[in-house]
Amino acid sequence: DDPEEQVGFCSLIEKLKKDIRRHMFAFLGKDIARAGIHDYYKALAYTMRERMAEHWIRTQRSYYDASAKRVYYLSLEFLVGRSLKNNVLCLGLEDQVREALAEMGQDFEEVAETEWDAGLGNGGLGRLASCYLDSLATLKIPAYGYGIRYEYGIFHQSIQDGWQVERPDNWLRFGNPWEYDRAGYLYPVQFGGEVRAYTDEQGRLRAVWEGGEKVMAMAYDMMVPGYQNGNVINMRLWSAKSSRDFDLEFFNSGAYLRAIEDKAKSENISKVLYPTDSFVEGQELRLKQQYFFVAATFQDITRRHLKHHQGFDELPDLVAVQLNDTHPAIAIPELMRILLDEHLLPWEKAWEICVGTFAYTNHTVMPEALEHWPVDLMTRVLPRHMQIIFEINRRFLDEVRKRYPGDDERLRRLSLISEDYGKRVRMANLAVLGSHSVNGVSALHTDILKNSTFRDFAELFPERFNNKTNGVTPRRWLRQCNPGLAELIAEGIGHGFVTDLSRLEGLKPLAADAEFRARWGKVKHKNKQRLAEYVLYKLDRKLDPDSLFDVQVKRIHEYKRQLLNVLHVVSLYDDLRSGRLGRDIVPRTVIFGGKAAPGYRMAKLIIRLIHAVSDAVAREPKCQGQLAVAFLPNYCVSNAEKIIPGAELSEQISLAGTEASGTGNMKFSLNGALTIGTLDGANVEIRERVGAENFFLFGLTTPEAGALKARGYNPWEYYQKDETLHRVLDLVASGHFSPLQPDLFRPVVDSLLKDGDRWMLLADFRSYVEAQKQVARLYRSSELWLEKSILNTAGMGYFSSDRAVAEYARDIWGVGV
Ligand code: DL6
Repeated sequence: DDPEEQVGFCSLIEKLKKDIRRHMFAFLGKDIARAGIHDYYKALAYTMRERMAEHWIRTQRSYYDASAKRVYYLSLEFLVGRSLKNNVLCLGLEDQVREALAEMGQDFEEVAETEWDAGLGNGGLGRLASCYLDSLATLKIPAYGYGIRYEYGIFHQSIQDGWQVERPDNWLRFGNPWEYDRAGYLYPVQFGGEVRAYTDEQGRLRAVWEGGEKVMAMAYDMMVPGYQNGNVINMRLWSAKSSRDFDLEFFNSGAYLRAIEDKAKSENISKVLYPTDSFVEGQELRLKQQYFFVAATFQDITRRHLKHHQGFDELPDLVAVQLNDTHPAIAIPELMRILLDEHLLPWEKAWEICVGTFAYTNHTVMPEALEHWPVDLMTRVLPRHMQIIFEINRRFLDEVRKRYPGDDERLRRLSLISEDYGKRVRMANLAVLGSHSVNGVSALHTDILKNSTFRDFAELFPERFNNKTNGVTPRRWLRQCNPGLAELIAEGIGHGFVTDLSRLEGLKPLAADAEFRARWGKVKHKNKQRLAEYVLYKLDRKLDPDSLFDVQVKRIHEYKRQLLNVLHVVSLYDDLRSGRLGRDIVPRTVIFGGKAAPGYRMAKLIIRLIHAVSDAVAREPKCQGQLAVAFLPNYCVSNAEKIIPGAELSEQISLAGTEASGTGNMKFSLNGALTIGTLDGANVEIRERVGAENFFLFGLTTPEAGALKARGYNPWEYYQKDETLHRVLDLVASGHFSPLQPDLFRPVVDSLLKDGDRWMLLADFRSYVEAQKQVARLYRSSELWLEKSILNTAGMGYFSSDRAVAEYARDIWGVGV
């Protein structure tokens, strides 16, 4: 109401309108009278980009002035999602932009909806990287993200006849208004060739890598703003361009079309994101992607470093490089190569600098997801790196031999080279050996790393191992995606939680306040309606917003056990249709979403089964109003932002000891969903913090699952013992859900009964069903449910990416916050 503020607000709106018009004209060459909604999106994006650029230049200057230690976050994936709303929020211009657009006849929400997701990641690992950049910017840490500007991000999933169909994600088709292309930052990246040895002036044996092919890496920058703090950091993504040498050589030979073809091939390196997240494909192109991005990044880092410093002795004091999984681990031999071959440092010094500079985050303990490159392939593509890796290994194993004489088994386990399936480089061993810090992403996961996956390394280097439980950014995952709840929370405890999530604690007393609970319930119901509208629009299906919204959205993988959820749904369906359950069950809508890796047949069959069960439930008259199943296609960041606020029950049901952390689990709980979950990954810590009584726990613990496996797990016993389970599996196997193809789902049942049930669904089935009964009972008493919902949000302060990043800064990077 302050008149001066009013004047400020109005003139800002006038300025925004003017800028939008200017960009429409100057950047888009568009007559505003003919502009469509997407033109408004772009013109607004340019308007925001311009404002961020000012902050960005100031931020970069301040790093140079302060000579600050820099943090480089290297990740092959950044799952950014949409940027418009986030950037408007971070600039503190939400109200003004809304009003400016309204005065121009546009709706902000609708304009924002036209943005294409930047889906440069598969799932948790890539989204974590984006949350961390958000926090790095918010905490004002001098940081840079480095990655690849894939031309095609994670594929678009559609469903045809119940099957997943993949289509290319051509996200750059309409341009990307958030990026700046930096044709000036263009670095050569070498592949193949040979290594020539020579003796230097001091008589030392040296090596130089020569020949091979060259590809250029060109930089594209995307700004990442901090939350209303004037700070903007940079995410630099590399795109492959063919080199001019290459062009000249080929075009001069006269074979014009062949030359164009080869030119296109060399640009393939940054063409597409590999769409597998929980197992590795081991293809040459993937190795080339990894090296391409690492080589360009290190040319950039060393250029920046040498601008202000002499030599590399102090590098670990001035630079911290965080490796997001082993995908960028080729950076370790690359830095060694730079120091040894280009700057002629002695081996010992170079190694000390490397270890001091690198830190490694592990994101998985599943053997099929640990990278190991065939030595032959690496020798062909990166011959000098292969030599360096052999030498690192030779020196390391000599030390191990001294410490554990005669222990050949240990040597075999620790070696950087495995001989199990032909000679291969174990990238995880390389990453542990070449880093001063190795962290897991939840307390349980870090324990597993120390006591099992990297046990021998933890014995040698106990000081390197530490835990950094994941976190998510409260900006996108509460304030932006759930404005209604954020507003209500702010009324209760103030706005401070957006940058200090621990303040959510202050909600605890409000859980006992009936009026607050009612308002909380209203917000949730609105979010459910919004989700139902979205489903109606996408699937042409009506959901009942008064039913329990039970949600499992994440990549489809057997270890995540979507199948366990389906088996429970089948049990409800069967009980309803046969009259075992009266009409007094709690009406439930079970929502699934997630992509299967294109080559992962079982995961795709599970998607097919979800659709078949959904159809059967929809056709069964006795299920009407009681049970519904929906699969939301193309799960991605932007639809997660609609789904999560509307969820009431969050399914986090992986077998204990398999999910490194999970971050979806955090987003749901933060938005007031109750979790049904196992003691896996970060679920353990979520339960501790929200209170065991506000969490539906079921299933084996990690040691119990291990012991059961060791004793000899027999899924058949559970099948025979449990009548419901028996009935459910028989129904799926019988062809009931696929009458035209009765054997369609046989492989699903076989994976459980014949192939050993690797993820122990049958062992956990009974306790899952019992926990689901508790869910239904509690849901009936809506006051209690709401109280627990509030207590969930209240307990989530710890799971902010700000907390996680501050811990990395303090414990690993040695930079102040
Ligand atoms: O740390 C982020 C995220 C965890 O929350 C998930 O539990 C974990 O599965 C995921 N890991 C991967 C595996 N990729 N590799 N390697 O995506 O990381």
